[in-house]
Amino acid sequence: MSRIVTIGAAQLGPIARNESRQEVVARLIALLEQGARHGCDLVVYPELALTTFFPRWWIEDDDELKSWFEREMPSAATRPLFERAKSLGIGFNLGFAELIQEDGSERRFNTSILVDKQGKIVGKYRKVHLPGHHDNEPWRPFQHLEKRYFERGNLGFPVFKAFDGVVGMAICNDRRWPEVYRVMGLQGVELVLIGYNTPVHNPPAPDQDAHADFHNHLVMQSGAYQNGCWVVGVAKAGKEEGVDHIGQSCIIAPSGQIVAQCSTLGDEIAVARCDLDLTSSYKTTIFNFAMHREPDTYKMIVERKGAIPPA
Ligand code: CDV
Repeated sequence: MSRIVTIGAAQLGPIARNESRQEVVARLIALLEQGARHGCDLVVYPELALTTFFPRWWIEDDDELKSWFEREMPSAATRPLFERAKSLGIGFNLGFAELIQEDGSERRFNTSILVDKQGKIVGKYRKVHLPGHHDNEPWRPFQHLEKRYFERGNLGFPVFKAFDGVVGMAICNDRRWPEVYRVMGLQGVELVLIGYNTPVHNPPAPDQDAHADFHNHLVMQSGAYQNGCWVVGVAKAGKEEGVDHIGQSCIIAPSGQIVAQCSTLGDEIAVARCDLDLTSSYKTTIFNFAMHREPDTYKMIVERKGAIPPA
């Protein structure tokens, strides 16, 4: 048996501060059209794919801050992407900053959506692990103000029946936390889609800079293997407004192996034919959760806050 989904990891190079949504959407459509020539069913874009990574700046003016957010999806600027994707019969995963009225107040999230081949939004995820800091820290060469500009996601880690399989999403820093994959793994996830913006330099821990690429692949390859699922990780890469970002967008099989990878730091699509049935070998043997996990023991250890004493 095989359930082939041809997937394009559509990496973006830098987006300038003054680049308009329309200009960025034209780049997204160019990548989509390349994906169509390679037979893609699904194209995956990065985190906050419509603008520059604005949390690198301390922004005091609320109107200026709001200008980086989308109030509706599709919006006037993104509708051409939805229409072109529908006409090509390709689904997509897109990250953007979301501003909505919810529960009577204005709320801001770092969000990603899954759009099916008919142009319908069939899934939404809001980033849970917000890295960085809340206050201005002028000692840094650039800020990382996700904790100030976004609320923690309030949708959990849902999975969606789509593209002939079970699909989940995560956003950037989420990919470093094993429980993200496992919570979706426990729901049978077969394909996890992840967009990211990762600066090479980590101001609080510059000793880790040399390992930025290694850690990127380490966490996603582990997540894939340990949950028997495909993982697609897509960067906004290159030097954006003076800050270097890693690339390395890739498609990872349930074996944990990278089967396609971008080799530049610019706009580039890496394509792979992903057989969702390859997940079952892992899910029914070494990572058969029902047969081999020991949740009662994990719970007991956590509750005792230490090791189990010998019998
Ligand atoms: N956008 C991110 O979430 N970036 C973080 C950086 C700041 C460490 C990441 O985990 O890649």
